[in-house]
Amino acid sequence: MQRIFSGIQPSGIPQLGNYLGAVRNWVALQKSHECIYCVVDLHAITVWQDPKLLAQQTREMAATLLACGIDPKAHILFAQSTVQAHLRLAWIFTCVARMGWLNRMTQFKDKAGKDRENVSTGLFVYPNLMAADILAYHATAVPVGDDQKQHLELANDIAQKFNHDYGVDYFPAIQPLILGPAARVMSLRDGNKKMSKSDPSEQSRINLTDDADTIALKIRRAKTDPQPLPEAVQGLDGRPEARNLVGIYAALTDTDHAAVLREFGGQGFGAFKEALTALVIEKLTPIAAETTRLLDDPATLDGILRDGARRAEAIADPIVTEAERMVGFLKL
Ligand code: AQP
Repeated sequence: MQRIFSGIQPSGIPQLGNYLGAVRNWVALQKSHECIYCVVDLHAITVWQDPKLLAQQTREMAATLLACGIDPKAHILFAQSTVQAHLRLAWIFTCVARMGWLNRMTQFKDKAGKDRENVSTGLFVYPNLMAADILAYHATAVPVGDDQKQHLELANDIAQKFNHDYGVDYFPAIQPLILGPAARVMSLRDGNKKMSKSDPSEQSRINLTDDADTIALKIRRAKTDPQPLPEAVQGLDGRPEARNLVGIYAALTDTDHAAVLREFGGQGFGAFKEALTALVIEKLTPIAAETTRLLDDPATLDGILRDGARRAEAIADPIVTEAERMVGFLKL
């Protein structure tokens, strides 16, 4: 069975984009793969995280993943900072990766913006840690969205250079697992910007823990344009907000834009937004309720994460120890 690894940052409350673009696929992959899922708190601190909130956000993310259907017994769920192997391999990879490779990463350019002198060095070397996350388990596939493909290519470059430099055939190639039409959910306030947990505007996203009234209000206020919905998909060109809402409806009903437009084309946004609201509430309310239930019992939740970390360490530690031997570190 192919082993996959994937991570999600506890940088806020998980939002609908995380669910449709990632977590929902993680749940489905459990049927066919050996899955290692990780709440990547080491990645989260590449941008400032309030220490009073980070531990709670890590628990909230873990609880949400469980509520969405991640099975921590058949698979592995843990918090990244609790397994040392990630950091040990990340340092080796930081010495293997070349500055030029990292300089080309578009996500760094996007996240750093114009203020390059003031972002953390962690944000720059983030892809080295991501490569270590995956390769510490010899995972060979990673479910990713479009935005992460460049980081995976870099992980493969690092693995190849390690193998070449140390004259070994140790780290395997990683394949991106792109599942179905890439669901890229955009901000409810700006159809050209992706929905993000750290967007300062609360109205820009639907959190997986939002209650029904909040969901209804956010969808009612979602930016649209004055035209009715088009009859055909081409009619969505140049209408990013309309495309986004139709896309969310399609993803939640497992159809596509064309099918949604067959049902709602020609209608105004009023009726469509009502239908969308009912659908989002139907899908998210059970997740929110289960998340709350899990968070009410932090001892059990921590126990699940502790058990996940122990099983993750048992896989990663020997793999990374062997890599350290290849590098020439003294093993006493
Ligand atoms: N809007 C989105 N549409 C589709 N997929 C998305 N993902 C995130 N936003 C969308 C996918 O969620 C997975 C986990 O993401 P992450 O939390 O590790 O980092 P991110 O992509 O940076 O997510 P956010 O919500 O935008 O977090 P912040 O605000 O902290 O940067 C990834 O597979 C990602 O593709």
